[in-house]
Amino acid sequence: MDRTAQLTSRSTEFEIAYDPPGSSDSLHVRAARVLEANWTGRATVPSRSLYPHQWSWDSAFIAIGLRHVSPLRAQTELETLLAAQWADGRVPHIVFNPSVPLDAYFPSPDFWRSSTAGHTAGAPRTVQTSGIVQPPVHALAAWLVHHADPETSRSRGFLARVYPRLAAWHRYLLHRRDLGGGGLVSVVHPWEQGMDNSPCWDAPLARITPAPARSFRRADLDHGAAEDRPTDLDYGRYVRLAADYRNAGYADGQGEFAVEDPAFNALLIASEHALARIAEELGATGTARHARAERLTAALVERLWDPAAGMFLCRDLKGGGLIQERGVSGLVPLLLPGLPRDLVGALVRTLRGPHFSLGDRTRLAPSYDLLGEAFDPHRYWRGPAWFNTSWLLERGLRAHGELHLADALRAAVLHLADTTGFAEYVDPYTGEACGATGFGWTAALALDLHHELHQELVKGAREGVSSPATGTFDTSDKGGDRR
Ligand code: 9WN
Repeated sequence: MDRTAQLTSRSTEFEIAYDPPGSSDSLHVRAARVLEANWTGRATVPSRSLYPHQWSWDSAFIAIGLRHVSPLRAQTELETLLAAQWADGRVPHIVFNPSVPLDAYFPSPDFWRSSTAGHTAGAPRTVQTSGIVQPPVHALAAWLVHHADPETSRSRGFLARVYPRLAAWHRYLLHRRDLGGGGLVSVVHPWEQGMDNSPCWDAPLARITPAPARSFRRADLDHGAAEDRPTDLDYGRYVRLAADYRNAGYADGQGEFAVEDPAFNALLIASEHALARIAEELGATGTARHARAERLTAALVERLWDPAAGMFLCRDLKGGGLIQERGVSGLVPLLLPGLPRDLVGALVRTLRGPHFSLGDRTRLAPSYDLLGEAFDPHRYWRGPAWFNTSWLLERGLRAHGELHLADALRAAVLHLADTTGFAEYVDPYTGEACGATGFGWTAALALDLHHELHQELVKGAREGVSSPATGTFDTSDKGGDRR
């Protein structure tokens, strides 16, 4: 047995037995099996049952883990998604697999009608997609994927190929989606932000006339429990918003729903820094992009920081003002290295305080305020904990030197991902599995943290230390060593 196999990560509230990537019964092997089972040949589905197509931000998170198993597949994952980009720069939230029956997922390609309704906006003709977007995690993912195997990446011209598409994607967001005029990007549908059913959307959604329940058939209830999924009324409103957008030819700025979201914008900022690094790697200058990322950070603070809440909130552009609901989205900006120190301190206090209770009553960060009226530990994005948001918070905590909390969160991600069969999400109090199992980003992000822990333990073993070493997360990876 490798010496590192005998080590345990001790700086955690519940010790995790650590098995190294090579051993046949390691977390690495189990997570890699999920990614293999969900691989379609060109991309990875989030879930074989519930989500049988390619999703945009899922693919970015999946690529971040997949790079430890196959850097080439991770590159292909991102390139497949970017090949479905529209001429106006948008990267669609779903790329449909034509061999999957239409009734396997709703809304299906015949609802979105991308190649006809999206013609003016430049939807591709040969592949069917949705017409909305998801958070821009892609440049960050591309940069991390490159660093898993810079040699193969350079020999394939990976970064040179994806850079113009990523730049056009950010351009679309910054130019077509600054609907509030304050420099931040707006989402025009709850599905765009990725935390679909969050109580943060309740007020702006309440103004939308729902499409009649009989006018569509939900496929999600074939697989997910009705009491855990959004209600029919919510779905009616999702369908109305998407149909109105489609009927307007996917032109921006006309819809009834427009919200500035902290996580969406923070991910754009992190990706803009990553894009600057990619430009530098390609021999260009990244200065203007870093400066833009800093301006966006200032706009984020100015427009979405709420000192009384000690966190960021969403801004409803149609109803006017900050939405007084605490969603985990408002903590995600912790991942930004350039955030003012006092805000970092406040975010960490909020994360540990009664509303999220991380490290006390919860092991992963709940998706919504434990004390909020709408809190429900099982219903979609109204309380349960997802692995991607905990991964983002772990990265942020580590980057800002909150190592004890970061180590505990990492241990909880690894433990719960593995023991739940890589569940889509979990009850934040009990860790009980909810939604699909064999979920793509759960496996991928657990793999990523497992890989990092392995590297720390190897380093610690070499130096004669048995607890995890520190690590940082920013987008400045250089020379092939990964964070
Ligand atoms: C709608 C695929 C996606 C995730 C989202 C998650 C869920 C879809 C749905 O699944 O959304 O896009 O049908 O509920 O909320 O974050 O990308 O995993």
